[in-house]
Amino acid sequence: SSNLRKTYTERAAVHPNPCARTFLELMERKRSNLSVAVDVTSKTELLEIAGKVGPYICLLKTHIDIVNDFDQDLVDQLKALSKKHDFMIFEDRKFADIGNTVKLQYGFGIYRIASWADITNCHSVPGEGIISGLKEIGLPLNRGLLLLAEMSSAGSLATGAYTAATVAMARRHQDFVIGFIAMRRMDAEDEGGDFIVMTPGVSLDVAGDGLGQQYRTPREVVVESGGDVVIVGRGIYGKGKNVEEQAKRYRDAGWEAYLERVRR
Ligand code: 6AU
Repeated sequence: SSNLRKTYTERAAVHPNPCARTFLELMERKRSNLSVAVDVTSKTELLEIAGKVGPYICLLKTHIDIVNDFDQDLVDQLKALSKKHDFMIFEDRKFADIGNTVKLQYGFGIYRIASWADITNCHSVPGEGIISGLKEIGLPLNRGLLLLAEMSSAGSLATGAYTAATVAMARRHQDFVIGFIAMRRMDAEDEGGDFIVMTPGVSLDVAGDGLGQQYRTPREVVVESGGDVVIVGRGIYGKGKNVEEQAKRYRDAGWEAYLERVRR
């Protein structure tokens, strides 16, 4: 697609969706296409890692429901860090129910995800009502949604016709759907629009995790497959790692890959 050769700034300038525009501008301003997936189970650890990776990331990705001692203060502190370090927040909730239920899950309950997460994601398996439901809560708050068009795990069923139908669904909801979780670029050259592709399963050191996760390098993701954002979790805060060093290492690798892609 032609968006492949465009800079994030060029794409922001013509993007009709305010959430996507803000995010693309942030990436270029911060010179980062790195999202860190902070999959830890304590509030202290989550905040500590968020503070350390903050300077290097465009997007902090959470799984808020794995935090043992979740409270509103955690959300307040994450918001404060996002302002201090200039990053956005993505709650990786992977909604997967009917429109009415996901609406309640997104806006209510203990987590009130829509009140603090700039971006969230959902599966397309229930059909288009899931987008309509989430949109009722998220659109008035200027939130953005990613559809899981593909997954990084071995044996994923999100392939072929399922992936194509997911992209078609996104095309009908461009006011709210800003992109995809996918392993490669999803938008066709002649179809217009601009979807941000965020790709998990990224490591510079290992090929898998023994539980089905499959890793590729930032260069494979960004240059060879056209992903826009690299999502890195354990590669940054795994056992014995220096979090700041690894965040910088992945930020540099992701940004160099982006520069290589737009310059070729
Ligand atoms: O780098 P890791 O393997 O430690 O973490 C990858 C992160 C995890 C997963 O829940 C998430 O990325 N993820 C997703 C997302 C972002 O939706 C989809 C997918 O297909 N694979 C995947 O790993 O927090």
